[in-house]
Amino acid sequence: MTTKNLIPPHQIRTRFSRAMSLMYREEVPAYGTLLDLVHDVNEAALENDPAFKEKLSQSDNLERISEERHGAIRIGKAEELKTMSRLFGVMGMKAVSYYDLTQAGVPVHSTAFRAIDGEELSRSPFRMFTSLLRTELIDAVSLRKHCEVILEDRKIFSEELLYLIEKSEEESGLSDDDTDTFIIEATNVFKWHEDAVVDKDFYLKLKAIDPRAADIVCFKGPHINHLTPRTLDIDEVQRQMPEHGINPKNVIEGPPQSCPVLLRQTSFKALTEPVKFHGVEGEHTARFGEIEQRSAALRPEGRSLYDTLLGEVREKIKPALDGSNAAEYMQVLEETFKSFPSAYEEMREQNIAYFQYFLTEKGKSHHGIVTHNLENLIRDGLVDYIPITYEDFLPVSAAGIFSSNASDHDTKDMFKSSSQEDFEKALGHETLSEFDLYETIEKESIDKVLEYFK
Ligand code: OOG
Ligand code: NI
Repeated sequence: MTTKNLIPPHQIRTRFSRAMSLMYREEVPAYGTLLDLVHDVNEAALENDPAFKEKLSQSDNLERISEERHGAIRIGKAEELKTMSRLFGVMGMKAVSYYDLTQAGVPVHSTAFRAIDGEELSRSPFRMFTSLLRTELIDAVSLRKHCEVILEDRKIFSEELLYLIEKSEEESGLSDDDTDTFIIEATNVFKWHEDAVVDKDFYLKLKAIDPRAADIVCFKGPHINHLTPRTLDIDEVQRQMPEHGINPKNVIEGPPQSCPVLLRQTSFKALTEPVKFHGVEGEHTARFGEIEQRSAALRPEGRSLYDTLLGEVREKIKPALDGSNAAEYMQVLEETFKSFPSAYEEMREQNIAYFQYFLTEKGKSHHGIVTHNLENLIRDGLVDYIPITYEDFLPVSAAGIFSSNASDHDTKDMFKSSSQEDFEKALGHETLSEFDLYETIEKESIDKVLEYFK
């Protein structure tokens, strides 16, 4: 078997990401409006800040940023998760991190499928947040059993798609024609279907217990529930959204504006869909809109400082659902995060974030003897660094996590690790550690600059 003309995984990923975006634009018009707005704001942000643009071009660029998005899906059973892992595998996407959403009161646990090394990420960072329903957490026995029976029977992947996944695994890639078919069949899995598979009464009962469980069990497949573009200035997009007929939540989740780490997100209700329950009309709200701004990835030490501070914020003030205390919340957030370094130099000194190192122009044109010490190379202007962009998620808003007190800490940890085991068993393999992946990118960049001066 020759490996002629196989399409590399990153191209399949890019084509898939574009196809998903086109489909979602048609399904949810507000998403299209948002994409246009985000593009304009990103362009203006780069024009207004040439220095930022200069730094950005070392890793991120407008092209990458305009293409960049994440999606989210929710699935119902282990077998679906296992196949999902193989489907994303065709596109070079691996399961990174384990997220226990029961901490936020949602009966699912999750991972994110994404590219993992620096070069692959710069080609296409498309990610899919993927949640698996934990039917065992539905207390009402008859409802739970009914859910399991429905899920047991359903098939969300076409025969053609399963065949192409297998072919790609066997031949280490897909031809151009096969890629076209693969993209059509794969996007179909995530399409919206307005015919529910249950009657209205069952839907309403399950929804009353948990709307996410109803969203997973009552429909034909794992419809994409949002696609999130990345913006360089989330405060500006948020400010302009109402002018474009979109009303976001009043509070931006994540760190304050002055603290460029991890990610900041805001969302809005995108759509109430007309649905048919065995021919009976009804409605369902599952799909929403979201935007995000991504900054530096944090080391475990930085992450734990972040978690502690966010916990302090939530002790002082909880954002009201109606947005009435939004300004006050943002102020408390800013105040509390004063003890978190806002400058990258300081984050680097304190060793709380990950950085990527590169040769400066001076470094590239330098001849003669130089030091081999990284700190001295930086001091002499031969090497510079930028933060590594955070590629992962913070789906559990601090609300849930910090309500637990120290005394039940141990039990909680035990509960957590055992459900991670269940998740990985369903997935068919372990999830990768995001920290290890950032560490590797950082280390490789250091090795590369040091190699240059050898
Ligand atoms: C996924 C929520 C997680 C994010 O951006 O944190 C997520 C879901 O609602 O299914 O997408
Ligand atoms: Ni999201």
